[in-house]
Amino acid sequence: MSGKVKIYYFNGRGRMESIRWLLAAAGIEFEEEILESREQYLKMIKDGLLMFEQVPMVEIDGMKLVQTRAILNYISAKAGFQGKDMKEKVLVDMYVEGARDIGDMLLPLQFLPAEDRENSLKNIRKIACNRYYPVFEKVLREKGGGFLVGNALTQADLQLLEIIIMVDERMPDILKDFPHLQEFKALISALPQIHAFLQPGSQRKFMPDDNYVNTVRKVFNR
Ligand code: GSH
Repeated sequence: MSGKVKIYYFNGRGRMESIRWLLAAAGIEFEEEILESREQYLKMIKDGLLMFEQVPMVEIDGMKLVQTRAILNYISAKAGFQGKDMKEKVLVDMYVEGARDIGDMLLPLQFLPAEDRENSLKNIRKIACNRYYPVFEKVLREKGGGFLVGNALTQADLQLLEIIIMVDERMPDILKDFPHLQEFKALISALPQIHAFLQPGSQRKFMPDDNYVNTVRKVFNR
């Protein structure tokens, strides 16, 4: 790999967090340029760093990558997290997208007026418990536990664990009727690179707060 990986985003999870998870799981060290001001963002655009005037942006292997899914796919291909063949890869992709459906519902939560967040959370809980978690529970039950796809860690495991943990933070009892998801959470969390990433002081970000929301609004002038 040519040079150290550098990621450009806010000091928060948002669309960058899954990329941080992947890099950490792959054992790829990275440094962060934290986006804090509108001037910094406009300068990045002026300097031609942001193809679509959007972040996340990741400098890796001499390239400046944008578009979250493209970045995730590049890193997971590089790390060997896409399954052993095309059939495993398409399963990985399906599970990743399923897990991201839940992530996409969480993403705007902190940007909602405080009084609307409770309702939104209830809705997320309902959809997670009725539609998505039963699918992953069944996959794991039928496989007899372990990884979601095949016999090795893939992007699907990482994406699902990230979502499980983010949802758990807000609804700590949500896994009570999903024993295989509980087992999965414990198993993947214990892998050395993941375990380290889950410890305080790692490059994992905290739950978004109003400070994060205000910075994003300031940078994008919204
Ligand atoms: N499709 C893009 C991706 O998945 O990376 C969307 C990226 C995106 O919307 N990023 C937001 C952004 O840069 C920040 S999380 N917004 C500024 C804008 O669109 O003007």
